Amino acid sequence: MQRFPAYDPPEYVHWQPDEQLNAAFVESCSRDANRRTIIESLSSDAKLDLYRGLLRTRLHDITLKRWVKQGVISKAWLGTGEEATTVGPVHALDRTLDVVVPMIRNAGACCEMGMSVANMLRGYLGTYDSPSHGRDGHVGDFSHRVLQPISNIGNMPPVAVGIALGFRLRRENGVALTWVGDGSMKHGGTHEAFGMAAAHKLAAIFVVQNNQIALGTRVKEHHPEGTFDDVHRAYGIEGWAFDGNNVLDAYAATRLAAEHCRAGKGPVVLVAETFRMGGHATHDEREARELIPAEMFAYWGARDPIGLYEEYLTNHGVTVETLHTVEAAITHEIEVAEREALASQEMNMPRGETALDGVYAPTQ
Ligand SMILES: Cc1ncc(C[n+]2csc(CCOP(=O)(O)OP(=O)(O)O)c2C)c(N)n1
Ligand SMILES: [Mg+2]
Repeated sequence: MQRFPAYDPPEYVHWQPDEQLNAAFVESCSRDANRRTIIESLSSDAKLDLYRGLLRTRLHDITLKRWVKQGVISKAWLGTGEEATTVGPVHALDRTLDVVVPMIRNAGACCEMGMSVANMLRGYLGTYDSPSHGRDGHVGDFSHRVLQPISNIGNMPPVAVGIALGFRLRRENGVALTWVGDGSMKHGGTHEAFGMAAAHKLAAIFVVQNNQIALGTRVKEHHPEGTFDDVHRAYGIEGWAFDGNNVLDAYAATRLAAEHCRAGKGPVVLVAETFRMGGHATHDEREARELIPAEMFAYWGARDPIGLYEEYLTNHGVTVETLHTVEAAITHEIEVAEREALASQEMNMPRGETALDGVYAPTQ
């Protein structure tokens, strides 16, 4: 894809394919026989759809980053480098039946569930026609089966489990999927959710998104090495890992997890190793570069989930022209969405008298 020196991490601006990493990508698609079968049975269009999702997520974030630099908004929480961990699982769901509960780094999940990019951007601008009518920067829309999260980390996993319980009580075959950051794995709510889902064998998938850091605390400072992979054992439930920068592995692992849930076998904890290629948000990118060794940025930068997937596709029969056509279409989608969102900011900000609409509080 086109790289943007003003907005991309430098490792992406100068990204070059690497034969060894290409081979490792293919290897992680075939390590597990069940996942390999799922990946091999993907249609060309489904594979391109995953590419569309990755591009849409990256370009949504690049728009936000440009807005920060232009002073349109003051800061943005980006998922740069973590797109595969967000997009692959959503595509593996039944999007007419299942529900996702994203955190702020999973904005791509909202779009992949069918929310428009314009509405995502309106969420940042706080316009009245944004999904929350300008009430919160956290975006969701239950008509697209996306629960709008609150910012308190560790508080959404119990809600996802509540949704899974709702599926059970209504005899619906849906699955609730949420993402849990490495830092959020420290919150009691997360573990209450694991315990409740395990006790009742609920159809919930928890994607532990280990991006190696929580705000400014590196994972090695807050968690013993390698033990996210085992955490499911404490609850007697299934769990396995996937390559967080490989959208196909993310897709296949989640497909298997969803099948497990739908068969009534209980929840699954999926652990994805990935990396936050920037700051917690746009305000602390410089601090992140001071905190995290340059070698680590170089290591993960070489594993850009989009660059790696483009290499996979072109090595598996997709022409470069096809990728360019897809990219042009998604770029156009984002440009139109940006214009629509900025038009809403001009014409449709919330009026003061709507402040109490939908607020549950006694009136005088
Ligand atoms: C209950 C609670 N405590 C503290 C915070 C402040 N806070 C926001 S994000 C964050 C770190 C989250 O780290 P992680 O779960 O690894 O997610 P990441 O930001 O890396 O995606 C913290 C501590 C919060 N939002 N909620
Ligand atoms: Mg984290």
